[in-house]
Amino acid sequence: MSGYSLKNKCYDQNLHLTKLKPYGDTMNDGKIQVSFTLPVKSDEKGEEAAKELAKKMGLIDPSVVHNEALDEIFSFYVVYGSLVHFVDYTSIHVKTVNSNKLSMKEIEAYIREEIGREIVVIGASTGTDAHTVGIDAIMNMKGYAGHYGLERYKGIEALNMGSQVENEAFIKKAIDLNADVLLVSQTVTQRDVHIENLTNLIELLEAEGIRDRLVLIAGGPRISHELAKELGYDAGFGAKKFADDVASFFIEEIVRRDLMNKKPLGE
Ligand code: B12
Repeated sequence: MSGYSLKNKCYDQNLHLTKLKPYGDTMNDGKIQVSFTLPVKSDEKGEEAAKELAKKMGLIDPSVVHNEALDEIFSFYVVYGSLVHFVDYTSIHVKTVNSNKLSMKEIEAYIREEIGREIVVIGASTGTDAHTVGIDAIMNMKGYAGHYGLERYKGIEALNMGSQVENEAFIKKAIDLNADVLLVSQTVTQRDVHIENLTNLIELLEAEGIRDRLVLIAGGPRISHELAKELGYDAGFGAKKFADDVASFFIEEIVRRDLMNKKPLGE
């Protein structure tokens, strides 16, 4: 077909940041795919239920592109369609950690020159949370995704307590080692168990009277800086954050709050 061009079609080719929609084949077509499980058997009726739910989510012309029985009474659906909703991208403001991102070498030099002593960092996946890979990624010597972990940094004494660490045991270790920084990893967020656990840690630290003498950092795939601040933490780090991100933050925070000269936690 000669002279064919998308511009000749009636599609709107303009990007409207105040009316941002998902992109599929053409600008503003709103194409998305959602997947979910229904607690009913996999048949035509289940498929129709999935379509009706998709319409209620704001999908125009939803089509069920995958429908599979999980067992006798549960079925899984993938539904494709055009989303009617849009967001104003220009009005979105996200709270992020405000620190200068330094390299490992720069962090080591900063500790040597500005702090002048070793920093004690204790990390754990706390409460009932059994996930260790996230906190290991931040702390283990070998690191993760090309970023060495804190155990490798000169000037940082790092202890990784592993998973399912009770808040009380975490605090006791912090006092025994006179920690400067506590790193808390939370992966499971079902029934807001992470909120309960993170809040409990703050309450226990406040009861001990040592909250202000620590840099307290939460992290995990569903932890945002905004949530962490709301819960009383100094910072929060989510996916695609590494040892250098978190160390860049806590070294500046230690200097900003003059914590290198703090009273020991045990006193
Ligand atoms: C491996 C895994 C497990 C392993 C964990 C083994 C281990 N030793 O860690 C096992 C099999 C034990 C497991 C168990 C369970 N799991 Co699991 N698991 C996973 C899986 C597949 C990968 C997680 C992972 O290792 N990611 C890789 C790391 C590197 O990423 P990350 O954790 O996000 O860490 C990065 C950042 O978040 C950040 N970060 C993390 N922590 C911290 C801390 C600080 C201080 C900082 C600065 C940064 C930081 O830095 C890291 C690097 O960038 C995920 C699904 C997935 N694909 O993500 C499910 C998943 C996390 N598990 C899940 C669930 C539900 C469970 C169970 C409850 C299942 C069950 N019913 O028994 C149990 C948990 C039991 C318990 N008591 O905790 C759900 C969580 C859902 C939710 N939101 O609550 C997920 C998402 C699976 C799913 N889609 O349902 N799991």
